[in-house]
Amino acid sequence: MLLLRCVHSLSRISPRSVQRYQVAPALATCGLHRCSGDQRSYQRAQSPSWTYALTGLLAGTGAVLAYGLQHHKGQQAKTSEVQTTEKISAFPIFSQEEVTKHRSLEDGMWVTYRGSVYDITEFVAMHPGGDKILLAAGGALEPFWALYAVHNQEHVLEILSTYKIGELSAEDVKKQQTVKSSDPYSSDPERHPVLHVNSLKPFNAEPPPEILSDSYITPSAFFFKRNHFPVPQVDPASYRLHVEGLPGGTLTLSLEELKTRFPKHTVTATLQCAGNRRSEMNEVKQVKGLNWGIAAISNATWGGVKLRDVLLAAGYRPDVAQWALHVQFEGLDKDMTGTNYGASIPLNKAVSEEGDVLLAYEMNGEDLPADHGFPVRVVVPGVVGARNVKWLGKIIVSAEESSSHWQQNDYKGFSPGTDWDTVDFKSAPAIQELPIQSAITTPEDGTVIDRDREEITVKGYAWSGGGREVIRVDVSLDGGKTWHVAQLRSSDEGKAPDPSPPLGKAWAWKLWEITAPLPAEIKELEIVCKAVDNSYNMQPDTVPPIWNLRGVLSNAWHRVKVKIREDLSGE
Ligand SMILES: Nc1nc2c(c(=O)[nH]1)N[C@H]1C(S)=C(S)[C@@H](COP(=O)(O)O)O[C@H]1N2
Ligand SMILES: [Mo]
Repeated sequence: MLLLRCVHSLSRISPRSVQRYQVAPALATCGLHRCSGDQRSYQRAQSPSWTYALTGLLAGTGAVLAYGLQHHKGQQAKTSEVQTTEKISAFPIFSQEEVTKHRSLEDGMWVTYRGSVYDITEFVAMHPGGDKILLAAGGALEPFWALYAVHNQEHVLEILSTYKIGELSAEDVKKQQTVKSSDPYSSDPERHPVLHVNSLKPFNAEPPPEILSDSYITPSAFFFKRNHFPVPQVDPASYRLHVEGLPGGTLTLSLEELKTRFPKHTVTATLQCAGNRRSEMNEVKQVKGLNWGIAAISNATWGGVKLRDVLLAAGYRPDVAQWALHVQFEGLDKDMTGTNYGASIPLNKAVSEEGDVLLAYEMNGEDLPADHGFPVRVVVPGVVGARNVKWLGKIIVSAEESSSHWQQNDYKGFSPGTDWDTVDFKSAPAIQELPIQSAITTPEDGTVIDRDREEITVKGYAWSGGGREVIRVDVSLDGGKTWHVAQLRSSDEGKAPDPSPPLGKAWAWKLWEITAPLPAEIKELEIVCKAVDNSYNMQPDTVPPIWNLRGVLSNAWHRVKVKIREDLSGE
């Protein structure tokens, strides 16, 4: 029985690594010096922390997974002693590239944690059904650890150490960006391999949808990333933000001044790319753009200063509104010709007390990650991702919108009848507030479930632009014939639910969930969701009437098909 197997036997260290990487013989027989030999102790162990350690899942098998726990008790000193020795003498060094190759049962499944490399292949093989552990494979455990809020971390660490096969190369640990090459993307930051990459250079990626509904606040590592150019490397010490166009002349602020001269505010806001769910438009008729699934949307808590406060310090007064209509933003990232990314928002959104527009230097309580605009980005709650300019270099108060390509000739909606021969970009306004949106994050399209389950749980997200609050999500299991009302939440389970946001300031999404009986005598479910906001805006039921040549604003009812496998147990 697998359960009774000594986890430190030779096979635990993985014959694969022994052959390939010449693990020192002393290590390969670590079972002898580390195991108590009392195999029954594995059965007695109760804590499910192991489960949650490696991404929290493998639902229901928690107790089983704790089998490695017991024998570590009382051996702590010895274990750390052994580890120290091993660090110096025995463990091979692996590059991140090598680790990333190990993402399947066939190739082996490796993860890294605090600079060490672990081969968890056997663990995964012994516990099929743990989808989420597959997500961590090939990459770092840290963000999953945070996402699935492991309690008992000490114990988990000890157990994890029994799966250790090597050290991550010092270079990769430091994520040194000393790569000298002509590739302008060579200094882009590391990214978590769980992300579905739509384009590598520039980097555009979205998380697996189920991750979105697992955490109200999306961990930064999993937050969708949408870059048009290489990530600029900005030295925080020499960083300067320029504010232009106001009567007082140009105001220049260092990062330090930005942080100390203005009060800090935090805002939890959802960002969504205009192209979220574009792939569904592509299925109707080809569109131009990155083929985003349903996860070009994420939710974070942003910390920074109010754009309003900075504009006031730069000389903004109400009479400025007599001639100025827009606030333009310029990023420090640029294309090969030296053109910076840029966009603008209406002046009234920028200066409104209620607008909550931030110049953010923090994301989820930490410095902004490089991919998300370090050291400063604009966060325009309720407004399309494209206006949330990252790596902010310049703010310009102006009578004109940004003249950038992204403001003028992109991110606009058109009739389904408009094609590339007839399109006139001047004829449509730039997208600002986004329409009502919702999607099903789990189950995934094409899932097969057993009839004997009797119930099905469906989860997803819902959000509306302009601070409009989602007030209801309807879910159907039969393609829209009958409907259930989903349960909404604005925080993580277990935490006290947030009070409703003030009217017009619902910047963050709601996660929703419903568990409903499986309809009898249906072989395939067509699960549908649609959300309603507090202006009673609703999603259109199908894609064709909202199809547009750039594939933006894709917000039709989301549909997912699930097959039901009939119970064969009687046969
Ligand atoms: N400077 C700069 N800002 C930018 C972009 C960019 O490429 N450069 N992309 C925009 C787009 S289209 C989106 S959807 C969001 C994505 O933000 P994220 O990568 O933090 O998710 O950033 C916006 N801000
Ligand atoms: Mo975007």
